[in-house]
Amino acid sequence: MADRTLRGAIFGAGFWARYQIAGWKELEGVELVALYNRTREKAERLAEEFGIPAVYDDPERLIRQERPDFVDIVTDVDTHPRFVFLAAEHRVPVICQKPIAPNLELAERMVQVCREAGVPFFIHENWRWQRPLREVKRLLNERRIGRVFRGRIQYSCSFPVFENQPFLKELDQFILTDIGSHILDVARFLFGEARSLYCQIHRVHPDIRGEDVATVMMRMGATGTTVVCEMSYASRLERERFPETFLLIEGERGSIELGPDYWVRLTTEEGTFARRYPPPRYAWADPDYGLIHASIVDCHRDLLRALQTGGLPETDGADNLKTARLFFGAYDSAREDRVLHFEET
Ligand code: 89V
Repeated sequence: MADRTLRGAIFGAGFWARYQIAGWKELEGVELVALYNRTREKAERLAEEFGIPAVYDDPERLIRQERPDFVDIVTDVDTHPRFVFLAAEHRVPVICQKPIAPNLELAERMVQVCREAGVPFFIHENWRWQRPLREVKRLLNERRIGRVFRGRIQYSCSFPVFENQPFLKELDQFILTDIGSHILDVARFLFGEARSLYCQIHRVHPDIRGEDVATVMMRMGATGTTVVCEMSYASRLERERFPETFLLIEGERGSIELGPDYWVRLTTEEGTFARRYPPPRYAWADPDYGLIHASIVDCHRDLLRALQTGGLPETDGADNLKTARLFFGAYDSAREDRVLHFEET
């Protein structure tokens, strides 16, 4: 059963869809059979480039005619709920890009509807699949630095992200939904669930609607680790390192650092052990996004395995709701200048 080849359909033909498709092509056990897009010509061009046999501009017709084993939604966030509900109605397992939904109520509804329909609902949350972050997680699991008391996650740059993804300029809620959805998920991946959260935000770019700088502080996990997440598209630094995430994790017996150029440093009383963990390279990846594009493949692999075996991936809808509660909650915290407290989950 585990090796059954699944027939997948892609919804969306925008900037991200081509990398999502290229990522699927790296894996055995999956075949892309159809592509839907509102504007048919865009879908036709992309389908031809990647050898996807069927194109639709009506998502329901695609599902009825192709009966795919899963759909992978790579459209704007506003359309996620509609497509997830459609897939659930037709009992088709569904994968959806981050951020899961335009607001928390809809995200909860999507998870509930799929659960009630018995339909697997997974989120393509790729950040935690970046190779250096996996290595840091391995070191933490091995308890190399003992009990962790503080973690700092930094994603700050001035990369012109709006050039490739102009819609990001129009979002009322920008960096916390686009990057916070990744970074707060990494925080959960490394440190466990949040017990409290406080956030402050800024808009520095004058020509965008949402915030482009956010700082989130959380108390996380069983031992109450203090975690600070810094996110910015307005930081002009000596070296531009988009899209790298930096870490400094401090524990009772040492520290783990993820620095520029994928260097992971483990420091204990025995000294510092440093090693570089660059991402695998793919010919189709955009060099500016190589780190992220490589993580698409590993995230796909985890989702595919779950679809093939009937198991759960790391980032199913219910898991991702816990991340969504953090980044949507961060807006409430910033607006009201208030600490949020979460029930233990
Ligand atoms: O992965 C993402 O969510 C992208 C990018 C890193 C470019 O913001 O939107």
